[in-house]
Amino acid sequence: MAAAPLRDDQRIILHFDYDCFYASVFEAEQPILKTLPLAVQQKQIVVTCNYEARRRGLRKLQLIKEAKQVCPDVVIVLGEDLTKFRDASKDLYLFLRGFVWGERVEKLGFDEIFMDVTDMITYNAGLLNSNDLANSFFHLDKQDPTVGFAFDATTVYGPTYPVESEATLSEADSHLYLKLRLASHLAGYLRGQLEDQKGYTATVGISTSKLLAKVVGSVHKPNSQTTLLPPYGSAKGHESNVLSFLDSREIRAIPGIGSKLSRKLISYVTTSNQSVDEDKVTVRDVRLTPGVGPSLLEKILGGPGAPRDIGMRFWRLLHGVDNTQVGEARDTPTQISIENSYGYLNDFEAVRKEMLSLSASLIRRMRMDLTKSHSDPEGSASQGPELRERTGVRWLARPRTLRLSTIPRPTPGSDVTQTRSYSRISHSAPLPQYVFNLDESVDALAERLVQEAAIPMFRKLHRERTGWNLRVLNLAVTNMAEAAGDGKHNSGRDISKMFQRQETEHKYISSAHISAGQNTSVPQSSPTVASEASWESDGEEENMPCVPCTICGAMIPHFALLAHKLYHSSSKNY
Ligand code: DCP
Ligand code: MG
Ligand code: MG
Repeated sequence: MAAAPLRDDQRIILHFDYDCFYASVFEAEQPILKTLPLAVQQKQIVVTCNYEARRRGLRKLQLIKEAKQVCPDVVIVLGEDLTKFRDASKDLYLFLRGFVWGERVEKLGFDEIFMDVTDMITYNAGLLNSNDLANSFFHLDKQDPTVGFAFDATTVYGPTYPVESEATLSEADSHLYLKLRLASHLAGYLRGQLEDQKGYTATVGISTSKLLAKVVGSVHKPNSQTTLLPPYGSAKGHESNVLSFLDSREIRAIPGIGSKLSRKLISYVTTSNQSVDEDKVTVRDVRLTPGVGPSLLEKILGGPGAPRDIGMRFWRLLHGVDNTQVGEARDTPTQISIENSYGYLNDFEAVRKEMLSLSASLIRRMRMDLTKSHSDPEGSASQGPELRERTGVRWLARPRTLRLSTIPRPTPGSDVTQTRSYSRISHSAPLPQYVFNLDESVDALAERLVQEAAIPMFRKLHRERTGWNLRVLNLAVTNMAEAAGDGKHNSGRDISKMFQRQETEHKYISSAHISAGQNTSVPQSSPTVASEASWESDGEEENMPCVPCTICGAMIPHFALLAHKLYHSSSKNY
């Protein structure tokens, strides 16, 4: 008997997060480190540590001093130069992408990947023999039926949320359950490949949207996976697992608002309900706070710098509504940014030198990530410069914009509360074409770029001759023009921008630790270069057509209306 037809509007999404990523990069180089407590140092903090170190009481973002007290035999490695992390990240991305059909594989930061595996799952569900589900075969290649792996389609692979589901499923949820079972086996297989072939472990979430896959993935860490079980819809006699799962999460765990906005929300919730513990405010606490809805959330979260429609967007996230697509696979990043932070940076010559070193790294990175040699379809990353010259190299994408950003420290005497929230200021200009000249040396190009572009930009940002007391200098190229024939567009816009924003805030948290651990009057810290290539979409948000909800009047994108109504029907349960 053929399997029942599947609904084709529901996506199946996997979210990968590598375990202790930076530490794993060192472990992959030197496997002996796997057995030792290992911490990666940036400035004065442990930016991450392996799980052996965590077993011994170390934490991410701990001060180095503290870590040494907690675990005197901790092995500390320096992780300020991000080159190797970026290279590993790109390599693992290309590796995992190689298994997935279609182009919907999106990288978020260095250590996360979303993949839309709907096509693979639908195809495999269609081939199942319902009389012998326990002896199924997962096909990884439509052309070659021998490529794949055997699995038991009667069970979910790995842990689930909830641990057991006793609900009797509707027909739609039974189909979904089958697809999720298949996806759980695919996730297990990919994790195995990642570990066997690359030496990395990851934690995976399996569900129907980026939001749910990401949040459920964090339930079992490390080296594990979690499938969010149906029922996804609410009906008589059972509650939606989506809602009960999200309700039990802390509000901070919901991607889409960073730490600053979640603090605002937490403070609002705890002020209106004193019995809520401010360290454990859950999605449920927020949803049940009187008056909370899209417009109140907009009032709490909106304001300068907040994403458009944040109230409505966040309201949807709180109910598990996220229809953003996984962005299309890219061969080139959407921007490349290089930055360094300083204990003290106040004289012009020092700034010029720093910009020189940032520019050289930036140009080197552009050559690495944005060019391809004629003979090398995977890009030129693995080749030395000499070989590149000989084989002939061309630019896959040319950034159009150069951006200089700085974070000045507030002047002494300014409001104390502001000293915690340094803000970034930036200036952009067209990127001069000469930087694309591959015959010129990196250092010569960097010198010219600083002299002719970066210094004039710096003067526009900081009109005073001195006294800026800079904490961060960042030089980036953005606004990529892809070369004809290589066009791959990214469209998981809406939420990926919000996810991205949260990532950026993470960086600030770590920087705040850095300044807390340093005497700010010490001379400039050792200038090691941190950099980041972003592969996420940075385009403008699409304008989606909305319709008013007949119950609450909120404007909802038409495709989300069903989920929104579901919220109304389920909210009676609370
Ligand atoms: N990172 C950073 N600054 C931060 C947070 C993270 O530089 N404030 C870096 C170091 C991490 C990497 O990003 O290795 C990925 O971040 P995760 O939060 O995913 O942390 P890990 O992968 O290290 O650990 P986990 O096993 O908890 O995912
Ligand atoms: Mg990680
Ligand atoms: Mg991560």
